[in-house]
Amino acid sequence: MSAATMDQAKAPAATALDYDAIVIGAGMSGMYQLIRLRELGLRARVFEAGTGVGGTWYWNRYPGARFDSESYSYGFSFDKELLQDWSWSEHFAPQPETLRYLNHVADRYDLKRDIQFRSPVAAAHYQDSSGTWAITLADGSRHTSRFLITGIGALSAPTLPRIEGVESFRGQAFHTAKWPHEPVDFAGKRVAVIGTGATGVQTIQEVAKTAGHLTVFQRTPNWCTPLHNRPITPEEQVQIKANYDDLFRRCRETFACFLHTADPRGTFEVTPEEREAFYEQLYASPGFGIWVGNFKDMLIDRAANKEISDFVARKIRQRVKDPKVAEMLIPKNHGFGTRRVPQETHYYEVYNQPNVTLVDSKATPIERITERGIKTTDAEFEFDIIIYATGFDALTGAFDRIDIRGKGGLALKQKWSGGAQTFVGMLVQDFPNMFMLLGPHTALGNIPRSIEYNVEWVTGLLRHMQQHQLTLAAAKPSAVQTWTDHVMSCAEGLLTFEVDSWMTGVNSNVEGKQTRTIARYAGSAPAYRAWCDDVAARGYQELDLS
Ligand code: NA7
Repeated sequence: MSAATMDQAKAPAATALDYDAIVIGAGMSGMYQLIRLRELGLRARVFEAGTGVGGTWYWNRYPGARFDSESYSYGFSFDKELLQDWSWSEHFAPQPETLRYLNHVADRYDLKRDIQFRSPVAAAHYQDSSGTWAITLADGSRHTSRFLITGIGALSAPTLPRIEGVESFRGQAFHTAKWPHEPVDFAGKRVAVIGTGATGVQTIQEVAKTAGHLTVFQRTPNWCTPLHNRPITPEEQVQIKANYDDLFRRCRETFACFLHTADPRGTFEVTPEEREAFYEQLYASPGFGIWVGNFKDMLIDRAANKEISDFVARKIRQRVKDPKVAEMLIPKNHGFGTRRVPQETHYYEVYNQPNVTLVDSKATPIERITERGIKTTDAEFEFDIIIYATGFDALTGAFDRIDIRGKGGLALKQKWSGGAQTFVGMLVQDFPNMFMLLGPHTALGNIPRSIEYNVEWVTGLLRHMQQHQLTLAAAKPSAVQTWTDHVMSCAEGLLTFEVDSWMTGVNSNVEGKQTRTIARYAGSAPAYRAWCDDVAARGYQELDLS
């Protein structure tokens, strides 16, 4: 609330609070939310653990980190001048460029003056008596606000393997999401990478270029497909800038806000020759087309899924010279696209190099990390550097790491112990005035598109509250139930939910996250937005507003 509006309300005077709104995190969510909060005239403060803005793109500095959504579909879309002002250099931008872009946005809007860096939030407690929030930072300092907005990311709580001895290794060890700011030199070094998800794949193909010897510890192979990245030509740059309206209109219309969307045909509605030709065309095209622009039944029909899986398996066999290694790289326990598809650039060819070894960590599990390297059930390896590309405690993990308490001191972690429950992924029952950007059960897909929508919806709600002199917003239990039931029903019949992955809330390295949950909304982004828009249009009847 602006100071004036707040004074008229019966709640505690705004001036008694440090801020109207506290935002946790200065990634893309927190940055955009700060811009909108300022426009509402609110006194806002962002607390950020890192030393700079950028969130995901601040932390994930590992070698080879880059987009696998088209750069021009990924940036902020809300400012037309900014779109014209910034020129992406490649179709899939590398992390340093994205971080430069986000700093450019922060400078353009003078955001840093309202962001407190090096300030991890340890606790956020709702104050029953006043309907406000008290935030405690890791340094013990306390800050109060009317609203709490979380911009803490869906994949931001890195997890190390639960393997004995992780602390004992004497060489250099890094988690990909906690990469040092200084360059790491691999030349001539014995390097291990544990993990072959989207991050591991990007890391491996880069590190293999210079490492003396690279040993990859793969527990589960993933289906990877070519990214086909290249520089944006001056002519393409002109085209892109002239077509931003169409480009973002397309993102608004597609299932998951990517430029690609499912082909309207079923796999078996075409001849085998047509099918093969279509797969070839997708395999030769840049980006996620082969995953999200494939036949419409690929992720619901087992026979359809087998067709594309067999196609990609053939490609792997063609690209990897040693047939035994090729078989190790072909997934056997899940079909194509049922887990996140890593996008690669000469990844499979890496295993043809004499300086690269693939170890099957399912057949010969890692027993312990030693002072000198890694001991499996089969052998002992010595390394100079160990890279943990072991992923994140996804979707709810970043929430679990902060002591968030709602009404009556109820812990959010406790509230979600049986699975996340939200209203449209943005509100939680018994946690009034807390709004989540990218919370569990929101639409994910092309993340910045989801972020912009979440921020705009929260901003609309805050504007409505200002206009009606309201100071408290809470999700009604019935609304939470309806939304949660809807999220569950969207997941029915999808092959994706039959597989362990971060998308099904499984992380072998986190206590209590060994069974699959439906932590991700699997409906379409347009349907999600229609639902949320309708709530706003009907005056937020699903919320208790006072
Ligand atoms: P992912 O996709 O969760 O991948 C983590 C990888 O680490 C995966 O291959 C895991 O094998 C492996 N892992 C994790 N713990 C262990 C242990 N203890 N031993 C051996 N191997 C292990 O994380 P990413 O960072 O690659 O990607 C996450 C998302 O971030 C990505 O989808 C993008 O959207 C951005 P597993 O498959 O569990 O057998």
